[in-house]
Amino acid sequence: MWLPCRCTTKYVAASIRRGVSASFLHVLRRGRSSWNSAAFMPESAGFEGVSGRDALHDYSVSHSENFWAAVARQRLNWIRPFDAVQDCDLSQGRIKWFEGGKLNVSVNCLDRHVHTCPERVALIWERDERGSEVRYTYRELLEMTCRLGNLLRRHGVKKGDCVTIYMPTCPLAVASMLACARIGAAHNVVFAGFSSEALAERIRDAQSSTVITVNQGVRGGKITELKRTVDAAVQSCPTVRQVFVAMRTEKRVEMADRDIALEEEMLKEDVVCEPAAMDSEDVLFLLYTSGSTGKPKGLVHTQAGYLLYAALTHRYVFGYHDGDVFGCVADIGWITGHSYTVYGPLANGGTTVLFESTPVYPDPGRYWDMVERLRINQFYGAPTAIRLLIRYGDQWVKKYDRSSLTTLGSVGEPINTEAWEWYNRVVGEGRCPVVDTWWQTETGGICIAPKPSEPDAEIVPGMAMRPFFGIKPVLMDTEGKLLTSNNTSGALCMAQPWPGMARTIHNNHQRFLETYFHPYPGYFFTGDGAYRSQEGYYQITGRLDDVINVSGHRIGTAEIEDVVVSFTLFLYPYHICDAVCSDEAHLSDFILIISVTQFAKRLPKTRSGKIMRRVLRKVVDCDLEGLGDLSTLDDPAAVQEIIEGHEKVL
Ligand code: 6R9
Repeated sequence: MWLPCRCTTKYVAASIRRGVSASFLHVLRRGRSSWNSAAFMPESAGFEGVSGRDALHDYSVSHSENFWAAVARQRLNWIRPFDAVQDCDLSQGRIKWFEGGKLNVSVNCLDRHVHTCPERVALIWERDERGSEVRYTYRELLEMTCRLGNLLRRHGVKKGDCVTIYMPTCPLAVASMLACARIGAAHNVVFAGFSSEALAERIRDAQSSTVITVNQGVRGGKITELKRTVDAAVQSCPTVRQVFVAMRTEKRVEMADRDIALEEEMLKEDVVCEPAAMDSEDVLFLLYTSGSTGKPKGLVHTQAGYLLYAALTHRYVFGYHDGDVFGCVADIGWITGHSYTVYGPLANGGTTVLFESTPVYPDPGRYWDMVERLRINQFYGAPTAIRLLIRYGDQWVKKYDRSSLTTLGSVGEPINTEAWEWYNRVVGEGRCPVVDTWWQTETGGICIAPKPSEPDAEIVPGMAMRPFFGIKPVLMDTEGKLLTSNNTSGALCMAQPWPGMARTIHNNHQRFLETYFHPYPGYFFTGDGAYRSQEGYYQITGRLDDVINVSGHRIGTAEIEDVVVSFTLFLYPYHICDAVCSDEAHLSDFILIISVTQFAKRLPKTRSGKIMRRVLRKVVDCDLEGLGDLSTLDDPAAVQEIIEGHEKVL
């Protein structure tokens, strides 16, 4: 399926994306001191002869068990120590970490910090209404979690049950997730922008008997009737026994027999809630991700490995230190919200921002006003929002004091050079490293990112670059052969297991094996394509299933981008690189592609910037009846434009 590109083309295309001019290799230098692994990462103190970032990375993959055992012992509080570090076999799709160990995730995120610093702020809720933020200390969040845990227990929620959470990003949503973890139930957070059908499908697949929601949501100044959506959804969910309803606004909503007023009932509960002793491999949560086709997949994450990986990546990719304020603006309905708004920061005893609003409400200065007001140190957002904000102009950024910022993160899709440069130059004033973090719901946490690195190491715009500790990426060609050289492109796979990986697809282990482990036996297949540069850095090029059939040729979007970019080279000879432009086959590729292209101003994308390929395919097939649920789209109007454009092409 994957068409390997001519290396030269790829190289040039990659260079173009990064800007061929003077900023070709933009080098960010921070600090002069060299990297002492033990000082940098206390967990590595016992690793003999390991000094420097690269040596520590080598050690983490060559002595993976030693590495993860040391980190797991030091980073997590165990009720019972684990017997075995791992029992994994990628060729069988078997992934187990820290078996025999018992722990409680909510204790690791709350109680242990309450013992040392009860009054430290855990959450800053940046409510939709600007300037009305609310802070919750670790003590308060523990109390809220315990009351909720007791309430769920009293209503029959047991270890092994799955609770569906349909709430906006808010403290009660975080407490609900942690309350599930406390009593051993799994949670299934469904993004509160999804329709009742999308919600119902996820409730049914997860077989939830309990749903937690709010009366109304408030986002971008608009009210959404979330309780009403739940009412519609549960009509087709016979498993649902009870719905807990929190009050985000004053508005009273109709309560049926199965509905329970959350805050009212919580107040009756004790503030102490006995944590369940969970096995490392018990389920922590399911999270549905829309597959490119067909039914959404309920990816399953378990307790110890997930938490450890989220905590470690949060600490080292972003350089998070005690006392910092971490601002991840992702919704909790997305894996980014799970790992970097909730679990990573709280496991590290951090202060995390819960962003309820949008980047343009009430105006395009919202993010930076928030950075100034909350003194945010690390800001983590999506390229789609950055591109949107660029259009409004620099003045919206410059208006606010951003001196607190130390690191800027990007996630969700490739960040183009223009957006990267703007983020770096305008937002970060050129002094904050931009970390383009590549990962997936399936990987649990960040796998490839420019940081951690030696202090003076380069950061290449638009490249995720370096594998995190314990991560061993490889590239494969179409025949399934390992591509060992640099300056090459292929299918991105992982050669070794790591603790944060998803363990299965809920109710469908076979689909899990077929999707991730059968395509390249012995490897985890990410579904993405990547380019590895001469220097060994990774650049993610896009989904490999973005494949279209043109006159019998199967062509991926990355190839199309390549051809188009290199054809631009052809038109502007001052960029000419002989290897590319003497290639006649290339020109015919270009003509082939251009002759079947429909141009569009914008594509149907999800909130996190992912193109909904399913919708495009249906439009091309003229199957408008089959467009399916569009409620996961950011702007459904884009679909109408594409349909109209397609009618013209026809
Ligand atoms: C965290 C998250 C995963 C897919 C992934 C890839 C794309 C994410 C990226 C990126 C290029 C990055 N993706 N981060 N592509 N550069 N830094 O987004 O999870 O919603 O499961 O999506 O997103 O295609 O395979 P998820």
